[in-house]
Amino acid sequence: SGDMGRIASWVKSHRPMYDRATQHPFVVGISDGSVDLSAFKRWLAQDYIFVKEFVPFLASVLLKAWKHSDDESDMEILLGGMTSLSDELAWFRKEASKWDVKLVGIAPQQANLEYCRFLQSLMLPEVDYAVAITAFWAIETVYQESFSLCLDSSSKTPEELMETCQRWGSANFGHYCCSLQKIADRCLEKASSDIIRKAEEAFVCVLEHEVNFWNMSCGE
Ligand code: HMH
Repeated sequence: SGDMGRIASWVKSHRPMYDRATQHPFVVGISDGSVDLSAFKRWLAQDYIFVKEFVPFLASVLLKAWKHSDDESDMEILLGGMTSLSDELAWFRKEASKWDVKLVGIAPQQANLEYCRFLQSLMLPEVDYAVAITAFWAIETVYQESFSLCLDSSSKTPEELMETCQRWGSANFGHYCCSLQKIADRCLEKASSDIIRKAEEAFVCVLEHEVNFWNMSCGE
């Protein structure tokens, strides 16, 4: 793959699917102001459920880093990610009360259940660190790319949705995603062809689950 890292080469080779995940009609609707607020509220409650599942997933990635990483800074970056997840959960509760959205006793919808089941499959100890960190990078990056679209100077994002978009679309979150990409690229550089194949598969699975998650939020 030349000077390009593995991750960049996969973004290139899976471009149509990547764009479906990062430029979904739900996100485009936020950026042009046409979003249906009931869809936004549905997304908010479902994503809270997802992020709660994302915590044990990140814990499993941290555990793999502790066991297998040859670079101490991985731990620092992932621990920073854990701190943002803690902030994120508090933010969801605040945002839900602002929109009068119920978070307690809400059932996860099918697409959410399937995504959470996929996360659980990646938490197994036999899943390689390179595969897990690739999936983790992809999950964070889809949100970063999606919501940064809503912060473009040409976007017409409604004021009351700006805080949501800044949470994931900010330059800060972008830098965090770049750090994750560097970790994934480094791990993939020395991975076996079998692990590389599994990591690419996990990347594509994340994109599919993200599209289904946005579709679910639109009410499909
Ligand atoms: C569905 N994907 C989904 N929810 C999130 N909060 C993220 C990615 C990024 O944290």
